[in-house]
Amino acid sequence: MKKILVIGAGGQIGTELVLELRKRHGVHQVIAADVKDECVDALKAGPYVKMDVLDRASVQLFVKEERPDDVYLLAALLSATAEKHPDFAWKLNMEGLFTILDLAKEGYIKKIFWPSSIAVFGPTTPRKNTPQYTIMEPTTVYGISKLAGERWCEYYFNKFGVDVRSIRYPGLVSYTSLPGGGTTDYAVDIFYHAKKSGEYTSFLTKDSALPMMYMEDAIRATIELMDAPKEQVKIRSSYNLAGISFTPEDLALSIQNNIKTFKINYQPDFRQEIADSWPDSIDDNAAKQDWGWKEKYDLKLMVETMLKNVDPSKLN
Ligand code: AKB
Repeated sequence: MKKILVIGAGGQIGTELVLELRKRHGVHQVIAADVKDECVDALKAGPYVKMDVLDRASVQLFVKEERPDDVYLLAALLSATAEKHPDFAWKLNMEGLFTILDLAKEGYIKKIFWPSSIAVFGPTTPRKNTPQYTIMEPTTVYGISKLAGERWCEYYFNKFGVDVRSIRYPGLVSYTSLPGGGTTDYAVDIFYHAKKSGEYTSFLTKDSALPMMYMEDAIRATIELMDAPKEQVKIRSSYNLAGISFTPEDLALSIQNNIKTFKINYQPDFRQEIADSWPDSIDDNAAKQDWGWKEKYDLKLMVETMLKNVDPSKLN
């Protein structure tokens, strides 16, 4: 039976990914690892290990003892927080990746998943329907670290045959675990405020279109890419992945279809500049052609699902 290690399991993607992998492979086959002392409640049913990806020696020791087949390396600082702590963001986002790539190169791991982001694109990239191969001049620390990471993933595949797979995630929308430190986080926060007070102040302007995706689609895409036969995975840097492209105004209107009295205000902050440097929408034909990707959620279905499931008491 396959053994899987998810590093950064307590985060927005990690929590839902571990739950889904445990459904498919068995609770005890999927080890959740995170830097936090305590395992998040949702994952307490299965194995948990406290792990700091920057502690190379203990990550190496753990992997050499446990010999996981697949490692999902999700520990990272997202765009907005990374701008506040550029040195630490670069260190965290790069050093953990090298530790895992090297362990795979030495034969201790069979397959790696490493997340990239739409942040690899920048202001000189074509904004609409951004192609898989295009100009990439990111202006954020997060984007620079993701682009560098993509190059290293492809290098380790070409030079050493490391089976590493990656997706350029758009902004992710989910209700199980709150996101933290991203520019696209408004698209999650808005649901908590809509249910709690019926009003939300967006930190992006009303016309800031960004590529987004409902988490269930993102988790399915991640697992489908990891399950695809090796020869079908033709891109070893990272795959473009599109979901739904919308603005804060589109999202507010869609919420108003369900909560008539919902009000939105706009007060852009430093995250506006980050959003302005990213694409409006993404072309993901390569993912469709290579491993059969197809999204399920549109804006309407995502909004209805979020409003039904978000628990506003989680908001302090
Ligand atoms: C962020 O906003 O930083 C992330 C991302 C798009 O990678 N959600």
